[in-house]
Amino acid sequence: MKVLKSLSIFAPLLMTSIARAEGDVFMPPGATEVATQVDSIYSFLLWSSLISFVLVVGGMLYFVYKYRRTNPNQKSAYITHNHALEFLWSFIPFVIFMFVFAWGWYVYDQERSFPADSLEVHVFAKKWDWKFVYKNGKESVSSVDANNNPVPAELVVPLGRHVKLIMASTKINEASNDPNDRAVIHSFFVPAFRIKQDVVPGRNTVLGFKADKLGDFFVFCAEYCGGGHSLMRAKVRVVSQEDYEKWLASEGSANLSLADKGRALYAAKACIGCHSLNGTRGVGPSYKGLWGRVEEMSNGQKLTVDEAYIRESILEPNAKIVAGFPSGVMPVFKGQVTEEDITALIEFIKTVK
Ligand code: HEC
Ligand SMILES: [Cu+2]
Repeated sequence: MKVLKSLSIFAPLLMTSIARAEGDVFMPPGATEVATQVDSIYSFLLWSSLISFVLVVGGMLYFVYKYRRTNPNQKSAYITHNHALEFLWSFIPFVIFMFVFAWGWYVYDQERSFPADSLEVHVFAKKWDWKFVYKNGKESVSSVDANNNPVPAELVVPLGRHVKLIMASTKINEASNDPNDRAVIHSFFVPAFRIKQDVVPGRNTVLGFKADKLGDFFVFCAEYCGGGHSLMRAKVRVVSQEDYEKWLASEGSANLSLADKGRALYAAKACIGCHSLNGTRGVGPSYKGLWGRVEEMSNGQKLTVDEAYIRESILEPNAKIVAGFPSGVMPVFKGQVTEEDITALIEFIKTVK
């Protein structure tokens, strides 16, 4: 009876979720190719769960009824096991799980691939707002309208172009030494694109997408980050290439480009004293051709120079030492540079070819 009762609650729930899943998977209509694929996996999981549920619970109920005790002297037969059955109920689910694994891997791999010609945009998350910074220095931040209603920051991107978001978590005021003002974990979530990625203090995380539909799409923070978490919203605005270029060149873009900002920091923070731009060896390695190179460390480790490596090289220079260079020579810049400084320095180093 108990089983029946709990079933009677569960079944309609499952039915409605599947009915809805057909249309929208509890989600807004997908606006990327990957979103369609995620929805397919999701429907498959729901349907296969429903079928297994009916088979297992239906079978159980059927057997409970069929083999019920009909008189008090009845004894169960002594049954130990059945190799064929046990093999089947292990092997069939195994095949299904491996199929889902391979399918999920395939979609994940697409989500995590970043073609070299991706449009790179920097995303800064803080309590409780998003900020988007383009390479030319253009910034998109939140504001308020004439009625004092909040207008979220907009990530404007061209239709059909791969976009790579390079994300960092910052303090509310990077210049302050207030111990309560700490960078925390956020998560950049675009439901219509079916993509989500944590933004973690002290490192860069990346996220990619290619929008196939024009329009506005919500961005939410999907990691509880304090009191204003639910208000931490932004918007992705997908526009034509033409409109994108117009927007990129519009007001605010008179800012220094990120690379130029980085070049200024390179001088201001005295990196210039040890790192040349023309390939000459100084106290430290030259920046020429550094980006994307496979660098050998003093412990023999080989790694590709990417955002994470440069960030670590700046904040904790002694964590990894470039082969052939002294350790303990480069000053530790932890606490001396902001997230945005690091971003600018990285963008600058990218341009030193
Ligand atoms: C006093 C000299 C000195 C200054 C100033 C200095 N560095 Fe360095 N830097 C070094 C040395 C020496 C190394 C190589 C040893 C190591 O890996 O720490 C290095 C390594 C690096 C690397 C790794 C390079 C590679 O080939 O893999 C990066 C990136 C870097 N520094 C960035 C910076 C930035 C950015 C600044 C300024 C904010 C800076 N450095 C300031 C001496 C310096
Ligand atoms: Cu948040």
